[in-house]
Amino acid sequence: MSTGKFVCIEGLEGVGKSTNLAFITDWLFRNNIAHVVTREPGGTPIAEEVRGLLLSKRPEPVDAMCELLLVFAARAQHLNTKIRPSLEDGLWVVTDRFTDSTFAYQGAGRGMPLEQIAQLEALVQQGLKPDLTILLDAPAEVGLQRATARGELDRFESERLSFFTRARDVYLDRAAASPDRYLVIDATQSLEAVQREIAAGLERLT
Ligand code: Z5A
Repeated sequence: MSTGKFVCIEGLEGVGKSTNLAFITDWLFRNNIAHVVTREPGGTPIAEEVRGLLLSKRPEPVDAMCELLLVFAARAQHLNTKIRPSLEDGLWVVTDRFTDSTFAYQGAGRGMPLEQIAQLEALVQQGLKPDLTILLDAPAEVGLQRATARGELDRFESERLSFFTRARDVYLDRAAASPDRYLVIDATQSLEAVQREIAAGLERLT
């Protein structure tokens, strides 16, 4: 039996991931493709609890290694109880963020060594990677302005601009290293232009 496709949408805060996830879901319905839509950190009850730990602001400083391991703990649960079984059932899985976020935020942002992240990726994912990662790319200022306009900022959104500039560079480096698996879209374009490129990328995957 054929497995489903694994699609991930990535990018800095406010670049339009949620907005375009709704477009992707609609595209899948229109094309009669059975699918599951999910997110990271989170996607299962346990992983959502870990998400709460990761995003909430608290008085105790969060150690960078603790943060990294929490991200991968949530991912193991999500991957093994939801993503893999869904793909094996032939469903497409579309996730709002995945391991590229870890390289960008814990790696470039927090300064955790990228090799250590790659080791954890190999351990937890056992070779499973998205078939397509849609990277919505925009200068950090653009997304932060959009996120700030929305209201109260979470623990990550409260980081400095330089954190997000480094994260963007790592996203772009990773996309450049595996161009067959990434679709990089200029997220400063109109929503219609962004969605035309997304639809073309999904079409190629069918
Ligand atoms: N995190 C991590 O550190 N390590 C990891 O491994 C993982 C995650 C997996 C989860 O946040 C946090 O977890 C994240 C990193 C960390 N950091 N933060 N914060 P999240 O993914 O749930 O939240 P987010 O990235 O902050 O998402 P967001 O703020 O909801 O942004 P978005 O989904 O990309 O944007 P949006 O809500 O679709 O759009 C924002 C606004 O812009 C909205 O008003 C839209 O109408 C507008 N918009 C969107 N596109 C356009 C265009 N093209 N033109 C004009 N306006 C637009």
